[in-house]
Amino acid sequence: MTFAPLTALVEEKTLPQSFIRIEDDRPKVAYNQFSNEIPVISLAGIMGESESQREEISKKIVEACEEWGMFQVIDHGVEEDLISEMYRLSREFFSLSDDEKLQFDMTGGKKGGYLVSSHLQGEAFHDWREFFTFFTYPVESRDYSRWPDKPEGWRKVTESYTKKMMDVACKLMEVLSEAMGLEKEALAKACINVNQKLLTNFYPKCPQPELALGVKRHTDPSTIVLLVQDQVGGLQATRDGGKTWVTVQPIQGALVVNIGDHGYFLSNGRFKSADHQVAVNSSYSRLSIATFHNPTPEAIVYPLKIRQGEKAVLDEPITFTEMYRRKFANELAVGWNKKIPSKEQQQLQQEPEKPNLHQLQQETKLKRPEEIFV
Ligand SMILES: O=C(O)CCC(=O)C(=O)O
Ligand SMILES: [Fe+2]
Repeated sequence: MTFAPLTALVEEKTLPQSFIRIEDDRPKVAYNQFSNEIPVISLAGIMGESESQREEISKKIVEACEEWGMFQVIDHGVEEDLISEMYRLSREFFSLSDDEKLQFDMTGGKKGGYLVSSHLQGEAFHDWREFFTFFTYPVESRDYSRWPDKPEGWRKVTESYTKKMMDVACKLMEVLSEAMGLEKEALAKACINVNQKLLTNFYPKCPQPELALGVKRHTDPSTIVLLVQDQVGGLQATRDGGKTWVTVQPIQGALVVNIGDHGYFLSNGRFKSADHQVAVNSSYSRLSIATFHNPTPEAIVYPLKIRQGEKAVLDEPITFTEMYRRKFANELAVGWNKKIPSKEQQQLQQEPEKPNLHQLQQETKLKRPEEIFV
């Protein structure tokens, strides 16, 4: 079922029920109460001659990955003009009319396009966001017939932008491989090919932001994710399982780097999978542009190195497809369990219509990651 763009709901005073999160899941910190706890690291010198400088940068990156699985990089070599051009064109896409955006509707397993809320159909709660997403690497995976032909220039700028992001991601993967005491190609080799998916999030102003989330709490499935955000704020991270949260300080031109589940498993849990969510607000709309760097679907997921005295964080080697399937079957189940009302509430209201979880899980099982498309 196609979910309508949020345009009409923005004008309402109250949120439709499906966006209202249970109390525990609502934002605990304001979208603009910024923290400087997430490390900001300059990459100047990462390619340079000075070994001590490279080591120093690498040390900071590793510490951030061990602590948060998240950090910001500056001096990363991607021109600010390219980032702002990408940003401008993405915003223009979201300001197209509902009908124009829905021409790119990707419900029903289409590979790439426009969606509202989430990739997963049948979720218990809805995210307050619109997004579009496309495979960008390997180049053969680009389905240009589904890439928007408007706004003018978007396609060309996207090609340059995603290439630059791929370069930065590969560089960071080299640093992390070496930090694990492995050859610098180790993480890339474990991916077979480093695939990339572009995902642009748009969070309209929200009538009751204290009750909703732009994106629910999650970890990304990827090896590494690079994200550009505007100055509004809303990206939040936790490192204590959701007890306390920090809102990431937006920095003009910086890239937010997230380690995803694949990075977590390959490092045997040494690098955290960034635990994050997005808070929204009623004053400003917000845009973020993420590039997800993933292994090929058949790549085997298993720790590359298990340090002495450690136990493997996975019982057995699995494919990335299987890793994905387990993750999303679990997320759907967790969501629906939250929706089951307490006894008292049950007396007051009817139990919400709950889909057949087994069926949902089977459906998810049939899909390859690119079809689930998260
Ligand atoms: O908008 C953001 O800052 C983060 C979005 C996000 O977490 C995602 O797309 O996976
Ligand atoms: Fe994310």
